[in-house]
Amino acid sequence: MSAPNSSFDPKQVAPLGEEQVFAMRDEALAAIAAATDLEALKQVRTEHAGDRSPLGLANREIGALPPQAKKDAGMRVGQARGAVNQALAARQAVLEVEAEERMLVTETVDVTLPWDRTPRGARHPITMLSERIADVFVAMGWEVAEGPLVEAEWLNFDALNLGADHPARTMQDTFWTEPAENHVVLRTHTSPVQARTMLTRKPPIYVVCPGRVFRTDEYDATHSPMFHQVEGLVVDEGITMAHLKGSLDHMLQALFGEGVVTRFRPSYFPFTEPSAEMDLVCFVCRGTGLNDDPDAEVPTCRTCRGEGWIELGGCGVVNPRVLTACGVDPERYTGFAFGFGIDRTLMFRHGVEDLRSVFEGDIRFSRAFGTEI
Ligand code: FA5
Repeated sequence: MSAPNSSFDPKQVAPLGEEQVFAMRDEALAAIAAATDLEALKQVRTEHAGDRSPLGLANREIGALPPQAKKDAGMRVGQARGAVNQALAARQAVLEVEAEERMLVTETVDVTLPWDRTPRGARHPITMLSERIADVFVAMGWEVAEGPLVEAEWLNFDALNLGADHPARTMQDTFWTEPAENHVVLRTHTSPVQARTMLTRKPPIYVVCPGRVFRTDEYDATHSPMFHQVEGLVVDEGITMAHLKGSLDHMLQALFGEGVVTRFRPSYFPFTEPSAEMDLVCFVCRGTGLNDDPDAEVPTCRTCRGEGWIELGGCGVVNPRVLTACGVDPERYTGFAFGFGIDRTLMFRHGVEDLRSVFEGDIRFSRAFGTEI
């Protein structure tokens, strides 16, 4: 029996011979030189310098060689891999510079080109005014509350002490969803947020809620079937009508400035007692009720319909029945609430004569408000 062949194994050394290793190296160097961009070079790196590249596999084989062959092959493969890695680094540096130069050319901005050819957009005036109103109350420490547009009949009406036969429930005023037995409506006012707030929070409550509401109203100069209201609700110990008046006066002054002419008119809402209506003097006829065009077909002011006043909204002291329905102890707590039209407020604040221009989406209307972002 012959001794083990520990110094030479032609089968293993053959693939690591000088010729083969140089061929692998030269092939890798040629591929590196041919790579024209960083992406191609990345591919070359994997193919010629990665673990599964010919040189990578050759490197793995070295461990299995006998000592002298291991030394020779290790040196050859190591030098070849070193040359390939050096060439890769050099080519990478060249291609990076080229890529940067290309980017500088392709991404150059020509500052002499005409600019701003596309008209700038603007936020809708109603959105801006809603936020501005909410800000007045947030600055006093109130929170913003929200509720869904599609609302349970109970929250829109019953919880607010609107009896089953109240006229507002009829098809004339309310959009009902189908099937009717689900008792779901498009909310007709923001007041259900009062009920939702009292049912989910404990007093003291100071919330303001701007949002969209829906009624089957005619679409004319001062009415729309979809419009916007802002609701306010305070529930705390010792709250009176005086707190309501003070809060509203503060808000109206913040929105319209000192000297705004308003009035409180006795009114009725099932959910407040006593109740009042807030009016502002008509901004078109300035309270005269007359059309200032002597040739006009209608002698009365079109905007206020001859009233001299624009109705802004309702308010009052929260009815104890509403407090009870919403789980608040009326012996301990009192509160006030108000709800007014944001669209009408916009008309008054900005001299918009016809409510329809708010909804018709004519950019010329919104643009006038565009800078107030
Ligand atoms: C209410 O909706 C009560 N929820 C307000 C309220 C809240 C009273 C809390 C007391 C306590 P009213 O139906 O009056 O009230 O509507 C309030 C305001 O919404 C009106 O004064 C008006 O400014 C505005 N408004 C009503 N209908 C329309 C409409 N079709 N288009 C535009 N604005 C409208």
